[in-house]
Amino acid sequence: MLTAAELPELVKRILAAQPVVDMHTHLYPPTFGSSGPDGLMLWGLDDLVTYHYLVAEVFRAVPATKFPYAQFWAMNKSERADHIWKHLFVERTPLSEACRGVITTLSKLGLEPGVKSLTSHRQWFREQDPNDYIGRVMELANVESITMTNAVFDDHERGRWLAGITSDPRFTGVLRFDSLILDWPTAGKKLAAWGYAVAPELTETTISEAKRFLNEWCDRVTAIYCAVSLPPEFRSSEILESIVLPVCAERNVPFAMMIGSRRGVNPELRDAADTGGLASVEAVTSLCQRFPNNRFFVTMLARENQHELAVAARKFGNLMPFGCWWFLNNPSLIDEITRMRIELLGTSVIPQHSDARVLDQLIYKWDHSRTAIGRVLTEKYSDLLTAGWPLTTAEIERDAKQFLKGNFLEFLRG
Ligand code: FIX
Ligand code: ZN
Repeated sequence: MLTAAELPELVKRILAAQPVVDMHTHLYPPTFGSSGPDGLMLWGLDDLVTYHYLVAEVFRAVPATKFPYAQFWAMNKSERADHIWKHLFVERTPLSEACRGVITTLSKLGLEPGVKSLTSHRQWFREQDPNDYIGRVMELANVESITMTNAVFDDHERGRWLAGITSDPRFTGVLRFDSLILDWPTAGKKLAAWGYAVAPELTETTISEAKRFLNEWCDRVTAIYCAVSLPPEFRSSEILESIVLPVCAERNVPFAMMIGSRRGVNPELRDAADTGGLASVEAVTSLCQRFPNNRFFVTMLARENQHELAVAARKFGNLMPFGCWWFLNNPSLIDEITRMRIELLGTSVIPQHSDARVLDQLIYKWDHSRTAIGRVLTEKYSDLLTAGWPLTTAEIERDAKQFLKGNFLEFLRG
């Protein structure tokens, strides 16, 4: 029988060896363009260091009163990366989670993290072939499948799909359409311009045409689920209930709700402009109760929503909480949220997704999450041993597979 002393190393080894199916990222294969301002695939040093989390942090170190936003955005990507590196990694200790992430990634790639300048490392990244590099990063992060976020209302991305995209088996598609639910007047006009006979009013024709739009695009991206992010105030909408959920039920695909993002509170920060807020779990339970034929992936941005969401999942089998999203993707909060979820839901929860926007981030986001999740699991297994359960290595391996891959794939299948 296993002993508590063996657990930390054993759990760490088993989690590290378990490949992940990463259910939510903003990553793309090279077929979406891997360089230049139009390339959707972000990878390499400058993309890693100019990640919007670090943009937000550098404007704390050097406020816009001293270094105006316009001056920052007028620089090219390498100059912005140098500015961030200087102020967050050279002139200050890179203590934040986002800074530490860059350090972990460079170390795992075999690059010296404590450099004063990025120049020498830039040459190394230039020598990488994006296609091969994806394989290398997935191996280092032990990620077996990357789930994209295919934003159909993003003109740039939609143009690429319409031009024809060769699929990459390492990446799976998810149809994302926030504005369809959040701004129907604008989205409706776009659908009409794209040839769908929709009107501002939700007539029968509008509903069936909007369903046609969703079905055509779900086919085009081979969507394994549909997804939106929603503000804290969101409760429900006619578009959601009469168009989106029926289409998801007909296609037998889950609907993912990422709830609690308040967009653009400081637009000068661009991708870093958003914040989070307390949302309503009651809105989630009401949908789960009224739409029993739909399956819901739900992640919420506010720390204060996590307990109620986990309790809600005890009441509804068609609700799968997932991930420690965005501002919750920090070791102390992953620890708190994962411990509570395991105590309330056992092994029936998806503890994490990476939300990686830059390919290389898979390396640190999964390394840091595996470490935090492993600490909690070690404690839980130790409690189980104390209770007298004859725990085996095979059980820990089975649970690791369930948490990092099985729960997602099974909930997809329904
Ligand atoms: O809505 C989302 O999918 C969010 O994850 C992003 O909008 C956000 O900017 C992000 O990158 C969070 O990590
Ligand atoms: Zn995301």
